Amino acid sequence: MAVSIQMRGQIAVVTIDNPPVNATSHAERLGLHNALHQTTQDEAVKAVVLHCAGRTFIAGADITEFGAPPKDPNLPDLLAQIEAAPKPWVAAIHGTALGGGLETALVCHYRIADGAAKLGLPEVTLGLIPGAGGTVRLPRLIAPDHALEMIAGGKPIAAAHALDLGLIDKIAQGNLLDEAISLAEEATKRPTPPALIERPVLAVTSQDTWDSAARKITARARGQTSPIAAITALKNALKLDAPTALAAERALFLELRESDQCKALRHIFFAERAAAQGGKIKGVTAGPLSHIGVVGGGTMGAGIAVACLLAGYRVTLIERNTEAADAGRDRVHSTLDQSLKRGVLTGVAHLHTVENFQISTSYSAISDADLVIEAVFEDMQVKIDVLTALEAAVRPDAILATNTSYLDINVMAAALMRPSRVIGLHFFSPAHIMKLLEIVVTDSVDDQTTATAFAFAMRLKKIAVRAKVGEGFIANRIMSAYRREAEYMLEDGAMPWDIDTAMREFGFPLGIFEMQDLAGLDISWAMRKRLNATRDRTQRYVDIGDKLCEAGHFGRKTGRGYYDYSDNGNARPSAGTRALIMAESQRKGITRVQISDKAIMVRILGRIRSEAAMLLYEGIARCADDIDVVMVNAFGFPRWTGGPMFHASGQD
Ligand code: 3H9
Repeated sequence: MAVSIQMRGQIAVVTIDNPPVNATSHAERLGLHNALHQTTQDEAVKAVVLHCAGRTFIAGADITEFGAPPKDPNLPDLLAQIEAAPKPWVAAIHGTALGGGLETALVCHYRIADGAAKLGLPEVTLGLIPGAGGTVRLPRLIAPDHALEMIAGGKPIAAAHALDLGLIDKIAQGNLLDEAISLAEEATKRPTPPALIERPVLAVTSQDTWDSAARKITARARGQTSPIAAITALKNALKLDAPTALAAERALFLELRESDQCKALRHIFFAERAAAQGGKIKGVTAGPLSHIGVVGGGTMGAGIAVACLLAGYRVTLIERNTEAADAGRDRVHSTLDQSLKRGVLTGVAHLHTVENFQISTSYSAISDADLVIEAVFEDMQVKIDVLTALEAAVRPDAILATNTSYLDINVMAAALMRPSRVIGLHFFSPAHIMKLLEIVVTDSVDDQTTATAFAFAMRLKKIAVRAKVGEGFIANRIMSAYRREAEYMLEDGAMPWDIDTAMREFGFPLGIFEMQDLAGLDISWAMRKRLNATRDRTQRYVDIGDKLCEAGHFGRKTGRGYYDYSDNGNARPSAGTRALIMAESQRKGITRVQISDKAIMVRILGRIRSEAAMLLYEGIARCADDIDVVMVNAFGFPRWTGGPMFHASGQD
């Protein structure tokens, strides 16, 4: 039974129990409809508390039903009936009240949440806008500029912030349900507040906040339509009467629900969750982890250490000498301070996290570590030396992980005494922020190590994708392929800024050349030099990147790369790069031709797709959906296309 009723004195507690996240499925809507009817009819009931079993309040409409024809009762009608109920309803919120879940809470006459709860309208992230009155009711409860950020930005807010904004009435100090029942009892003694739909919209607290939120949201949307539609819906709510605005919201919601972007965003939502299946191995459970060692306190190592600290692990960072250790400590502390400022950590959690961190120049400090991740210089011999020393220093059952981006982990594992405990954990920079983690399984790794790595990723709140060993695994292998194609286009007729513009217009946050300038051209140069001896000489090779590096143009950090950079960091097309490219085309006897934006993207997408096909054929990637997940989360492939494989399937 998805919905049940228990009496607590004169208060009816309506409990939704619809795992995993109490989404408003058809059965749940029916159950709520019946509960509304029953509690309205029953004279013994004076007020109702709406409460959810399990880990969360209602996390939204049931996304799995979106592809099918809607079934009555629909959520907007049901919510209108709850709002008009003759007895007060109190929403008792724990976990997350999202989308249709928050819209349900909005039609209740009071809202109480536990301190850890989060509330939000994330529909835009699924290519939608709220479709059950959220855009119309929210600006009648909180200032429209804040409503704009919630509706068009899509980011959930913490309970304390919700209380400040007036979105909830109270934060429970003790047991949520008991306090919700007390609130309901008090509510029976006073007049029920008017339904939100009958109240006027509130005044904007600050036109500046509204303008800057609208500007930011529009810029961030790039090609995505739902955030812009959300701004439109909210503007409607501010200027139209409530019934008309509700009808307009519903029409826009239904239109968006059928859009390609919504289908693509739903695809990537489920693909991200399905990626975790790569770590499910029958009969195998993950081992416990509490102490994590990280070797190397550079940007990557420090970021990994922070990611582990934020997940509540005890972390020891190892550096070569005192000077490097001091620099590593500073990096970790300043990143934790930023997390405190951004509200990711509370003051108490920050203190606790700092206490969990230590730094040492001796491997003896990690002798009891459960997992050690090396993040040292990207060189096979350096990594093997570090892993060999680690193996001698840690417990025999400890897991050793390498954060290599390209190198052959089978070779590393073979050099060790316990290859079954060696695995690749390929983080993306900044490691404490980027969601993707490639888990690279070697030929010799045991199942428990793999399962533990996936459990570790889940605790870090990362999206883990399983990959097999192969130059660049999934992400960097595909990136190298489309970067190569982009380099061919330089010789064939395009300039870096033409290619970057086409990629941005397609929806990438950055083009491939500006991205390389940002990362530093010396990184890929080092890799090309490493591969030079074994490179296939029959394959076309573009020297432009090497020549830029030979001239000391390493990108943004040296003020020159594919672009020139002014002192304030602004990029402009470089005359020197242009001349170099023209000279290279001439040297190779290539007649340059105009390449349109469309043709640029056809070549880039085609290259991504063919490399992805090879990865699937070689078994390096598990499935096409994993490739979508990697590309969306590693390189900003526009999420609303569903990723390159889903996008390509729509073009066939
Ligand atoms: C909406 O509400 C529209 C309305 O305005 C209008 C309607 C008329 N439906 O993420 P997790 C599944 S649009 C169905 O791993 P977590 C998920 O697939 C909706 N299933 O857990 C997974 O299944 P499995 C607005 C859902 O603890 C399992 O639950 N709401 C839904 O890391 C656990 O999920 C949203 O956009 C759903 N709505 O995070 C919220 N949500 O175990 C979307 C989850 O088989 N959900 N599942 O792989 C989330 O953001 C996260 O799932 C949540 C939990 C934060 C709730």
